[in-house]
Amino acid sequence: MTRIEIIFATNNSNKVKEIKSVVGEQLNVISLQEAGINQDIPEPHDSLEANASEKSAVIHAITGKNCFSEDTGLEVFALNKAPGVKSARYAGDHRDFQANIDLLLKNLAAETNKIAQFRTIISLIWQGNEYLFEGICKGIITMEQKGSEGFGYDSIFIPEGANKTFAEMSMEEKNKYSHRKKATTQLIDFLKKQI
Ligand code: ITT
Repeated sequence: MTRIEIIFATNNSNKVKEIKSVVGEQLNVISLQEAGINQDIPEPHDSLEANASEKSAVIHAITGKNCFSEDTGLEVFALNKAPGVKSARYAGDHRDFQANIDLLLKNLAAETNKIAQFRTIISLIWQGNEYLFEGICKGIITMEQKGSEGFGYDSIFIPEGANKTFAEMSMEEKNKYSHRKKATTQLIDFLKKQI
């Protein structure tokens, strides 16, 4: 079996762990750290798609190699899909997970509709061409934080069909529902057809 080597353009080690846990043997995913690339990747745009494209384009320009990036946002419907593309910096540029959660719970306190979704966009640059894949996980925001696994907003998000937060799940369990897993499955299916 041919093993495809591909660079994952992210500086988020939690994302690297999650993606490596779903790709199996077919893909050799190399993180920026493993590739020796120490590059701050810009996310200046107002959509997940545009940010994901920018990240993969920057790394492709540096390496000339096949690569992919992903941008993920938590979209809360009662808040007009905020924090969305601003998920990492909702409470400010210091990218503090706990401050982001505190602000979200404060803004959502008066709302009865707690429905939200995680949305992941993967931008793949394969042999010089770009392909986009999307994964969505619907669920609800709990007003009380629970669990210590995962990262980001995991402790306040219960996916549809589950009765506990992402942060109360092992990575394998989170993968049964996860936005990132859904987008990654499409990426893998695409790559399998290319070889
Ligand atoms: P890169 O751009 O380097 O990939 P990042 O941490 O900036 O990493 P994003 O902009 O895509 O990543 O993510 C925005 C934030 O959304 C992220 O920092 C987390 O707080 C949150 N987030 C992303 N995926 C999540 C998940 O699966 N569970 C919980 N929170 C998540």
